[in-house]
Amino acid sequence: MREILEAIGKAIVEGEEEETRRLVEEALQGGVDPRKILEDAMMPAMEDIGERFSRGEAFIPELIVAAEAMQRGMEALKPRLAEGERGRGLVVLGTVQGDIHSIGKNLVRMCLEGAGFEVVDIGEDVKTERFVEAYREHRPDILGLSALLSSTMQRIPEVIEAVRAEDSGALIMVGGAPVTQEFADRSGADGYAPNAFEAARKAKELLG
Ligand code: B12
Repeated sequence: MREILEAIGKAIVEGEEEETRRLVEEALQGGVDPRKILEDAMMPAMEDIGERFSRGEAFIPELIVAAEAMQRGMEALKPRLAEGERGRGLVVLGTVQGDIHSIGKNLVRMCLEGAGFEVVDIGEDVKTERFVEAYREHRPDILGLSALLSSTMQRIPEVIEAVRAEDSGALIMVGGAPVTQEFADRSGADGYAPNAFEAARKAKELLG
């Protein structure tokens, strides 16, 4: 099993989209737990490419192709993560303004769907007013905000304040690599989770 997980990580880092998808399917067929594929192969690969980028050893084009390979692998995982019960509640999910990172949000969506939530994904680079509009339109049980940059995470308290002006009882969950429990608390969020699996657990907990 270690070989195939390593091969998946390598395919992502090298941006091999088709190979990533094929290997993820092969691992699933071989009985490897989808959560293990995500946590032990796919996520570490994204961290690896991120660290190389920080050290100046990888550049934006490499980040983009790795992200595309990651997304392709996620397509193969989706049916397995999304199977299960339905009707737990509605979540509106988006990445804040100025931030185009989508992978983490998409994974949170898949895990929430897998846990039985209906998810309206309003995309990336979502303006604060658009969050308020989407809240008004869908009246979700939970609003989820994602931010991957230390600059854009500053939008989180702004969105929370604007949405609470619309509905003081709105339940809001936040996450993304730079976001911490402490930041979430300071921003007035109801919930924080460090990864997609915990996000689904937290959402269930928030709705009792
Ligand atoms: C892929 C990537 C990109 C891709 C994104 C493609 C895409 N479609 O998403 C591209 C190339 C576009 C990109 C661009 C940039 N990036 Co970038 N990127 C990354 C990288 C390598 C991986 C991110 C990722 O997908 N991780 C994998 C997923 C699974 O993890 P995740 O996103 O953290 O999500 C999990 C949790 O955080 C949580 N979660 C996420 N959202 C939510 C929401 C809720 C409600 C909850 C509960 C939980 C939750 O659950 C998720 C799943 O488990 C990271 C490095 C890293 N280590 O994070 C840098 C990184 C985030 N990027 C960085 C930077 C600087 C940039 C750029 C500014 C680069 C530039 N000079 O142009 C631009 C900014 C573009 C913009 N305006 O948004 C920095 C951010 C530094 C900082 N702290 O601000 C990082 C950390 C790289 C680095 N080490 O310097 N990037």
